[in-house]
Amino acid sequence: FGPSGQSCFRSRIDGMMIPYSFKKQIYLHMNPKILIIGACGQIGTELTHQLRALYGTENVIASDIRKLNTDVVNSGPFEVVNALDFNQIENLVESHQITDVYLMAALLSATAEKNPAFAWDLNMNSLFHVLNLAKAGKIKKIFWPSSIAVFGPTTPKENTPQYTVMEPSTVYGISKQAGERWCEYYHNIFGVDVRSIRYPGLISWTTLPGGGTTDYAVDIYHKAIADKKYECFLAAETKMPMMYMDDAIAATINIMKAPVEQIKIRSSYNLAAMSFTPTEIAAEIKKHIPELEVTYAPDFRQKIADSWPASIDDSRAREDWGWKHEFDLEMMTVDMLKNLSKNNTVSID
Ligand code: VAH
Repeated sequence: FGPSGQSCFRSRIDGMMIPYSFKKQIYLHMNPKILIIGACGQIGTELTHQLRALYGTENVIASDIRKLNTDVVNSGPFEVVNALDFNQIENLVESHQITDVYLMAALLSATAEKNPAFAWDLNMNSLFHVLNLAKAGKIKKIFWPSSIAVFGPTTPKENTPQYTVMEPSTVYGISKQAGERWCEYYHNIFGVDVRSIRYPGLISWTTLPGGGTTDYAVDIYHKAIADKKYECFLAAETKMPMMYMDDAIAATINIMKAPVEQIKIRSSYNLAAMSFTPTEIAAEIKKHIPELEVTYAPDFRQKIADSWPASIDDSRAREDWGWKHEFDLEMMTVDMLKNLSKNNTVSID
């Protein structure tokens, strides 16, 4: 019992006697209370499931502009929220006592080219809302995704360094480069604990991705199983940095769990796993579906892809907070075809 007779427990951290009535607040800060904005997107859906498994379903509030994914909506707490509405986000943060926000809402490269003004508005102002809530002390930690799209045609193409020339030529890339600068500014000036990763192209089987230039690498698996043929919207030898979603989610969770002193870059970390061309992924799939026929008909997305690096140097993420990938093209192809073919009659060897 404490000095005023209230029942206490002894803190394992410093031996202090702490009233049980404080325990909930302390528990919250030892175990984050998470809000995912954009939880129904390609990354958000898997991130929601993984964070719920790690921290408990009730500690992870999923949210999106509409109920776009029934699995996410029905598997735990879900709120409809507009990432551009500061008051809606602030009310969610306060009502659920949120400590950590993962801001996954954005327009990706191809879609953003068709709607530049809205892409800039969504990608930037949603970030300002969350940064300002952290600046006001209402949230403790932020994850914000950047992308290899921050690099442009003048960036060294192979083994692109963490620090280099960055002249993005897409709306999406411009918004991500600007966002990185604001994240670093809010950390340096206001002490905001915002952490970021430059994702390469991401491949997953649980959701159909929307609006990306790297999405051919998802589409080809679906079409290989369903039709045994695929018309690729990029040229055959377009080499781009890619990553399996399992690795991307692990990196996202690990950078947020890392002790603050390990996060030495507050713009965004380069992250990589593999690089391949449409020819190479087609050849890997043909090892399982030999009848697959792939044709190539580059469209407007070719210019976007040509402006991006072919491979990335992610040594800083590996040095600073222990990043390492698991999946290569062969392992990813086995996992993708195994999971996708569960929903199809096609059997693969
Ligand atoms: C896109 N998948 O294609 C995203 C990603 C690096 C590419 O940012 O826009």
